[in-house]
Amino acid sequence: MKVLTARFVKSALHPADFPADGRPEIVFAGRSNVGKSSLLNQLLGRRGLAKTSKTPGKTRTINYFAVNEKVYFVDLPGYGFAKVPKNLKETWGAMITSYLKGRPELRLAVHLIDARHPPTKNDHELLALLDEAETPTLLVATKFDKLKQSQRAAAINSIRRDLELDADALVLPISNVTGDGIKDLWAVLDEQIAAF
Ligand SMILES: Nc1nc2c(ncn2[C@@H]2O[C@H](COP(=O)(O)OP(=O)(O)OP(=O)(O)O)[C@@H](O)[C@H]2O)c(=O)[nH]1
Ligand SMILES: [Mg+2]
Repeated sequence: MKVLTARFVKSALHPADFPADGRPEIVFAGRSNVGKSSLLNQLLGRRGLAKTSKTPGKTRTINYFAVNEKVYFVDLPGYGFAKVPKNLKETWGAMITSYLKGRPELRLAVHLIDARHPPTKNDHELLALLDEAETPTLLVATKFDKLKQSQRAAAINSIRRDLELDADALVLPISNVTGDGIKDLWAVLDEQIAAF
């Protein structure tokens, strides 16, 4: 999809604040600092649209971005660092859990995993939650630029093994620094968006 317009719409903390126009939503979820906000900017080709930081815990609200006035990209707070909510179920926020479980507009989840580290307990919980909600989920391995060529295939395989993924499930490697993999990710998103 050619991104013609991309704009920040609002930060939400309660369902009452979510947009009510029924547009389909794609959510970006994962560990704090994994690169969710950076990926949103990469995909939209708009530097600084979503605020990023090298310190974990930057995104604190559910942030809505309108893309071509057609679909919302939704940036979530991350989980898993001491300074930010620790346990997905208890403290990542009832608000986020209920968003992921009960938002009819949510049509696709992009679950980001740091390619350098094994998935965490929270990653497992998130995947189970999305599975339970029957939300189509796309796994993306971020920070691929930080791995040596020789480490890359093994990193993807170990994520696949750890999460016990089906043979046909995709884990797309990307880098928000070099832009590698972004085109491939867009190809998958385009396919999904066309089916919304
Ligand atoms: N080398 C490298 N750095 C990245 C990549 N993606 C993000 N970063 C860096 O990682 C840090 C965190 O990025 P964010 O996009 O703010 O991460 P986030 O997942 O939105 O984090 P929270 O909002 O805290 O949940 C920033 O310093 C980014 O520049 C990547 O693909 N490669
Ligand atoms: Mg963020």
